[in-house]
Parts: sequence; structure tokens; C-alpha cells
Amino acid sequence: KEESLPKNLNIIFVLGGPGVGKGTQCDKIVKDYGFVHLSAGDLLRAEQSRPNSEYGELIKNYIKEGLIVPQEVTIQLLKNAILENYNKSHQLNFLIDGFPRKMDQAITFEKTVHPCKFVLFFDCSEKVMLERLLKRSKTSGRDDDNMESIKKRFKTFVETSMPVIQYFEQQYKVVKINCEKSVEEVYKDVQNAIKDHE
Ligand code: UP5
Ligand code: MG
Repeated sequence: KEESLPKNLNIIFVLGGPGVGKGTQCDKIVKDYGFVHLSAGDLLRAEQSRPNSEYGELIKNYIKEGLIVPQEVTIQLLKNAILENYNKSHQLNFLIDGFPRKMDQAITFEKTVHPCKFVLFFDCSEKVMLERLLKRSKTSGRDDDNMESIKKRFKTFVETSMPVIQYFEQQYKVVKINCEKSVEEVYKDVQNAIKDHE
């Protein structure tokens, strides 16, 4: 049966450059506030390794090149995940991590799925992000945690994803948080942003 998405979702987009700490902060928010955490990158990686996925090869190539997978694929994965959680536990609160990162995704998602309440924008220098990613690369097993892919991810972030943040800034929906400090210090600012939007 065709199920429709609820109209009263509470969606926070969590954006910021590669390795800035989106996943780390989302884990903490989940523990304290009971949001569902949906990382677009994690959903794509899961789809990539699903046996018989028709998109496996495509996703693998896009991620290695640091490019944005065509929006149809990612939005369908997010829609499915939202519906699944809603049907299972009537969960309405979602952290959408690492999405939207291209203008077409932002427009389509807000039109066909649900508008966001606000955007957490994690900000950090490339130098610090690079250090964090190279450190993580020792254990992450991610195909894109290598110097060559990281450079491409940085380029895509500046050229393709920053315009999305500017688009939401024009709507006064962005809370910018400096991430060049400890996880706990960043999290204090995150908690304040959530409180301001309750
Ligand atoms: N760390 C975190 N915070 C720290 C702090 N304050 N101080 C010190 N260390 C800190 O953190 C990275 C590392 O830094 C960890 O080791 C952590 O302990 C440490 P993490 O929380 O993992 O950072 P995060 O921002 O989540 O980094 P991630 O690599 O996941 O970000 P990306 O945006 O690059 O990756 P994502 O998985 O979102 O996307 C991957 C690819 O998928 C994209 O490049 C793209 O090809 C594709 N994609 C699409 O095509 N479409 C989409 O919509 C989404 C993704
Ligand atoms: Mg992540």
C-alpha cells in the first residue's frame, strides 16, 4: 500500500563540511532528545552494499569521487527511512545529517517530503577537518577517507553545498556553530540551538 508522510514532522538538517563532526554531534542529540538520526551518507553506503541493489555501482563511484549522487536515489532512501520510523514508533523528530548538499535536493525535499524547522551548520577550517578525517581513516574503512577523495569532497562542499547553506541563511533558518573546539563544547552550542527552536 502507498503510505503518505505525516505533515507535522520536526526536521533539522545537519550540514557542514566533510569530517566536521556531524555524526558525532547527532549521536549525542539522539541520546538526550530522542530524535531519529538519518545520515544520508550512511543510507547511501548501506544501499551500496545491499545485495542486488541497482544503484550499488553508481553510489560507489560517486562517493569515491566526492560527488553528489543523483537526488532521486537519496531522497527515496530518506523517505523510506522516515516512513519506516514513523510507522514503527510514530516518531516525528528527525535529524537529517549530510543532506541536502545540492540545491536541487533542498528544493525537492522540502516540496515533496517536508520543510525543515532549521539548519545546524557546523563550521570548521579545512585544516582541522583534514586532520580529523585522516585520523578517522585509520579505522573507518570508508572508501572516501583518503587524501585524493578528501580533496574532492572539500571541493564539492565549497562549490555545491555552500550555496544550499546560503539559501537557508536567506530564510533565517541557519544556526552556525564553530566546531574547532572539543566535542563537549560544540555540543553546548548545539543544545542552545535546539532550545531556541522548541
Ligand atoms: N571529531 C568529531 N568532532 C570532533 C571534535 N569536536 N574535536 C575533535 N575530533 C572530533 O567526525 C569525524 C572525525 O572527527 C571522527 O573521528 C570524530 O571522532 C572526530 P564525524 O562525526 O564522523 O564527522 P562527519 O561530519 O559526520 O563526517 P563525514 O565524513 O561523515 O562527513 P561527509 O559529509 O564527508 O560524509 P557523508 O557520509 O555525509 O557523505 C559521504 C558521501 O556520500 C558524500 O561525499 C557524497 O559523495 C555522498 N552523499 C551524496 O551523494 N548525497 C547526499 O545527500 C549525502 C552524501
Ligand atoms: Mg558522517
